Amino acid sequence: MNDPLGDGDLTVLKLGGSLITHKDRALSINKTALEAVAKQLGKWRRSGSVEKLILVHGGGSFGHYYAKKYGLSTSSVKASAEAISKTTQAMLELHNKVRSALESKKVHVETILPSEILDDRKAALSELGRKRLIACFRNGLAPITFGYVNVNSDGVSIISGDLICEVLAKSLPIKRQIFAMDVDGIFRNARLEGSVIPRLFSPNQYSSSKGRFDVTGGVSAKVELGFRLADLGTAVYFVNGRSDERLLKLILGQKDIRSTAIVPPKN
Ligand code: IP8
Repeated sequence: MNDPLGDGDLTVLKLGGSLITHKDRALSINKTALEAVAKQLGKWRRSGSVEKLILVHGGGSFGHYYAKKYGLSTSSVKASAEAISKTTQAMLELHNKVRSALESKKVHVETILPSEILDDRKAALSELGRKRLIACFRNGLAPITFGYVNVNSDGVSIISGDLICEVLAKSLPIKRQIFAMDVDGIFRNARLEGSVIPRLFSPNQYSSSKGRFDVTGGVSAKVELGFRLADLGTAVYFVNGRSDERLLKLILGQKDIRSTAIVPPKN
């Protein structure tokens, strides 16, 4: 049987925490944005597109709120059971809201727990993750996972949704990585000065600051990640998830969509 992960039509869509939550208001979902995303994905489903979509979402003012409160970060630290449990609980609550919004538009998803998808070193897709992704595609489900709290006997760390995207691109032939955001793409700086940059040629085209609760890096880390993904052969897009069906059009492979692209070097 064909390997559904090997036929070159994989798109990873990261729903940024700044899009699906009100990032500077603790534990607050951005219902309008989430519905706009769900509506576009519903249309994508109905379009009969053969693209395979892997969904990943961030923590926004759910996971990052508790991570910041309890001093969790991407480095391994000692943390209380309460810190671990509350941060995970917040991510599961957010995840459930994302699932419900998608389901309401008939986008049927299967949760792949973040702890299932990566190997122990967080450097490659796990064997279980590979099997779960294949099972999703064979059953007409869009796999969905999210940033999470990694707990092991040495300590606790935050694994961002962005890291999951990077590991996926290292392990699978990901054609396209889309970052759905709350702004139209990448601007010169965090004050959104000038117009959106249609194509980035160097990470230095952007300089930024972090959001209030963000423990995993903000936009400049994302731009640097974009270049690493492009080096792996993945075309990267930063797009506003809310407006004018731009997200839908990008998933469908349409060109000249208002967004920022990083094109793999060979293209
Ligand atoms: O928003 C962070 O995921 P991200 C997840 O993709 C937690 O960086 C638990 C804060």
